[in-house]
Amino acid sequence: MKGWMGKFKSVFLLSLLALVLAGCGKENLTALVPKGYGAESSMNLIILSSIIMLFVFVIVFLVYVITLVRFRKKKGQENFIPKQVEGNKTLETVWTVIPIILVLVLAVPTVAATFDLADTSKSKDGINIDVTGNQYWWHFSYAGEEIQTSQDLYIPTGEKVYLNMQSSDVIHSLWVPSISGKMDVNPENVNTMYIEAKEEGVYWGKCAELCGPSHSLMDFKVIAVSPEEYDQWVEDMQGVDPEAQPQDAVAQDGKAAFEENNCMSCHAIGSSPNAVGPNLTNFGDRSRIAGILEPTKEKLVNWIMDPESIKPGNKMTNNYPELSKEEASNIAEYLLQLQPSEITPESAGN
Ligand code: HEC
Ligand SMILES: [Cu+2]
Repeated sequence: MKGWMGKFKSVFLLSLLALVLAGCGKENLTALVPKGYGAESSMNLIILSSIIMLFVFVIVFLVYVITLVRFRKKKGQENFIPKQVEGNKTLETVWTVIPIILVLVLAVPTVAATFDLADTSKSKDGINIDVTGNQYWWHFSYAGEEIQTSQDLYIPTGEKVYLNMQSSDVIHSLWVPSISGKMDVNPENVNTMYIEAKEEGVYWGKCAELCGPSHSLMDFKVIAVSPEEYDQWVEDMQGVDPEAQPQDAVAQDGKAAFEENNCMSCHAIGSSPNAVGPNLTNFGDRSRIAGILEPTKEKLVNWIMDPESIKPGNKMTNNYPELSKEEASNIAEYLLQLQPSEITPESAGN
């Protein structure tokens, strides 16, 4: 009875584990399906160390089983004492040297990869983006391009993109698991890393350092497009006229309400570097609202009316006059029409 229960228990626990772990590794949010240079480099190290661990496991297990079978106490030999081998020079040497070799095999590629991934000496020749981490959103400023944007980071595939990162408040950490490792984003110094996407796609990014009540909602996306599409996107973003009047009357009312309700003291449209809140130049092309909500008008109205219920502790709440549902809806209409480019998360395969 006990044996049967024991078996059942382990099967049950294993299936529970499988069920729980099945939630891990959302597509484009996992280091185990690498789509970038850094993630590939880490994956190779993961595979190498797993092979070494498996090798050690098999050898130790074999020795253990052989010992159990061959040297167990046999009938008629109860008082037999086997040959004592303590202090055996050969054995001591073998089990000191083998682990040293294994550690070296692990250490050399790990140290090499660490230096390779930290090498930003060629940043002057590449694309440089100043990244600012804020409670609870990301700002991206394209050096030399006069482009300011937030939440969605556009990069070309097959090229190293250098991120110069600083925080405007507390410590954050930038992590796009399927593209690269993570790096702290500190208030007092600039940390630099590079990312390189191998394939086009939309990759999920996270803040990986507890930074306040909405830390787990501090999501962003890396949108990797072909180099030609990237150039097109840059051109489209530079061509934006922040003063442009929307076509229809509802959106025009929305623009007026946006201007009258203090929104512009924090949100810039165009290349002005004002960055108390996310830059909204290409807001209508965003893959998510505030990094997390599906980009529908209904969700946007909810955000504008009551951001606190969506991201607790955010810096927008209570800093603008109370809006009627109609005003919020008009503003939403206006903001969703800010779509300067054909190059969008959808075209990149979101
Ligand atoms: C005091 C500054 C401030 C004011 C005023 C303000 N916001 Fe915000 N807004 C923010 C901040 C900060 C965020 C980012 C919140 C977060 O994600 O944590 C934000 C986020 C947003 C977003 C989501 C942006 C994105 O990139 O997904 C929209 C849309 C928005 N605000 C619209 C408005 C509108 C409309 C008004 C005026 C009625 C307004 N905001 C007034 C600071 C402000
Ligand atoms: Cu954070």
